[in-house]
Amino acid sequence: MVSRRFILKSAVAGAAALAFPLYRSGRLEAKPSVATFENTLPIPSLLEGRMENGQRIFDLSLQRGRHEFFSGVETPSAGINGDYLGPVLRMRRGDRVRFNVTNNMSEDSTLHWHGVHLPAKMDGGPHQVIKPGGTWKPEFEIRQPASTQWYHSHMFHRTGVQVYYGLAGLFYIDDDESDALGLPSDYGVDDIPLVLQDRAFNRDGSFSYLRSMPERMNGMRGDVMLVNGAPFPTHDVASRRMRLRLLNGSNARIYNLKFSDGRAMRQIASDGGLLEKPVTLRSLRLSPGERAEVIVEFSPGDAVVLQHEPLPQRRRRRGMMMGMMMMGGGDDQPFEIMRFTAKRPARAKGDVPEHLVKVRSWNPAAAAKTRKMVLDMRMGPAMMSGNGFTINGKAMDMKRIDEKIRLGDVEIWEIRNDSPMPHPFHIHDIQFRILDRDGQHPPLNERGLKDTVLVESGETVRVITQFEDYADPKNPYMFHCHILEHEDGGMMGQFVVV
Ligand SMILES: [Cu+2]
Repeated sequence: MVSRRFILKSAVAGAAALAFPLYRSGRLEAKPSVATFENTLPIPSLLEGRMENGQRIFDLSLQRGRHEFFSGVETPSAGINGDYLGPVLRMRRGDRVRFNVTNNMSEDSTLHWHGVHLPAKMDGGPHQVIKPGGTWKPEFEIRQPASTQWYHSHMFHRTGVQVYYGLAGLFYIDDDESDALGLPSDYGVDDIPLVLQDRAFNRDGSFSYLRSMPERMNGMRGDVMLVNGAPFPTHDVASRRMRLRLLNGSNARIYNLKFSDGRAMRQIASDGGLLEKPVTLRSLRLSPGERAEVIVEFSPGDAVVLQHEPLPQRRRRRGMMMGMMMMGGGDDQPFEIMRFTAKRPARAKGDVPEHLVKVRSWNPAAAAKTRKMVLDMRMGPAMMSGNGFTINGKAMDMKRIDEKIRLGDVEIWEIRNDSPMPHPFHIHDIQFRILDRDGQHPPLNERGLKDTVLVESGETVRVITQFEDYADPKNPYMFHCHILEHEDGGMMGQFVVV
């Protein structure tokens, strides 16, 4: 790990040859700073559960801990079966799974299975609270294709802080169809997870969370990039062809990912699983909650940096006050995230097939209904009271069911963003297809299954899906913005399937 340093000077000196670190802004002054690329990328442990009476069982503990992000500095943190983040849970389509989730913390929490199709009672949303000392035992069947899902706290008004401290992890689903393609799939060798999170630290090494109004407005961003929990790490690749499973596990930051030498990535999967065919990209936009799997080729001797390159932002003009509040919140600074080296990479076998899978789709003519969702933000007292973020003019109310959906219906959701900043919109239980963005076809890499879609300021995005299998008039699912401070601030609603 990196040595303890409290002056910005050394960070700048250490990074001078390395283009543009995130903390160039100087916000790290007088805080523990990091020398870029000195840390080795941690690979989370893999948990495949144990079989009992035909069920695959996972034992999970939500716990507080102290994690050494910076050498010699302990940061109070939280994790699942560890002190920061959780293991990668691995299971197969068709599995009957059960999770014994014990809350070993001193505050209420929940654990939500993001992207997973399941009964509402098993979803781990704000209604499935696990009290301190309690154990929650959801069980369901895996009924969806191979994909990279994830799990995280979804505690009402506390999701942002609990995820920030570390309550999140990955959830892999495998299936026969995906196994047959010969994609890199040796966990931790040529198939590695990359959980991207930006964090802000105080001088004493503790997390700095929501200390200002702009942080509440824009969502919580930080100036230290963590990948799988390590600041600005390096990974020496084991193979010339690597599969990177990217999760934007940040509370609020949107990344436009790119390699420093401009090399291509082939995206093979989006939130809900494999695409029909690989899509070659020079840059990849990933908003909070979204996943992408990419194949990247390396040559012996490579040293290449994964970085963020800002995209031009669409922004509706909404008055002086709003404009002032948004200042400094934009993703307008380029910065580095991690480095890949290829010292002795093994030769890769075969190649990535040109055709991957048939992706499920729905005909808009079959839609029973178009539901409109208008995302907005309010200033003033509403914002101060933590209810400034709305969907269809309403802030989240646990006691109000916003939408009733008939079991089996195909529906179009038309999501319009009337606010001055982008919002990643997430729907629980289902995977959808994006029909259009402002009437235009979505880009090629957004033509697979998705559960989270970024809606730009002023933009209207239409998605189509079907609500199948699980009806329950009492227990709702959530839909919400995946900027966690917006979700906590009210930009969330509830639906039941009946
Ligand atoms: Cu939002």
